[in-house]
Amino acid sequence: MGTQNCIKQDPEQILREAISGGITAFQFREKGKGSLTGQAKIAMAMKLRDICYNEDIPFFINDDVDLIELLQVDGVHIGQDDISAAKIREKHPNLAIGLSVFNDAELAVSPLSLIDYIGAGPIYQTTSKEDAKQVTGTKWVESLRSKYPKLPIVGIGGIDTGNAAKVIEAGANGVAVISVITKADNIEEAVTNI
Ligand code: TZP
Ligand code: MG
Repeated sequence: MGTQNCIKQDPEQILREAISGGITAFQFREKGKGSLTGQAKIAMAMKLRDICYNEDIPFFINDDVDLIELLQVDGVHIGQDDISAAKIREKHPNLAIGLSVFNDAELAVSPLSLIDYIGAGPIYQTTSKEDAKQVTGTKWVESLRSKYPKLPIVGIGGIDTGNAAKVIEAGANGVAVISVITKADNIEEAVTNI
């Protein structure tokens, strides 16, 4: 999530409650309408990074590879049009790298040997990504899983407490969510239910 997703409460509080609920990783995705830029973005990233560090939760940054060293991140998540996994891997041999893969055409040009997991989706309709592609459904996870039995897959997009299990049953190792947490009345409960 990023601050643009945090309408009900401040980001630090949302992150703390999500951690209490049992999230296993956090990605800072400060992007889109209303998001912070420049120093304000970095200052927020540092606050959230500290919370994750103190709670032993891996901290990922979305896209901003220039923040890798400054924030001592555990991982970075990139899209098909971002800096290449090869370039990141060259400089950071031990960093976790995630890559978004939407369809077979993207899969064909994805450097799977250099990455640690695939972000698959949007599985369902999402309101959290302005330029979201059409939904893939859980079939996309099934297809990836049948081709790559051991590749870690994280489903993303419109996942909530009602459909998360379907994504896992389709073969995903995990789910990434934004709004089901940031918009929850009871964040701990939402995370526990997922
Ligand atoms: N990439 C594909 S869907 C999505 C991203 C970043 C947004 C997921 O947010 P939500 O609110 O869980 O649908
Ligand atoms: Mg990106």
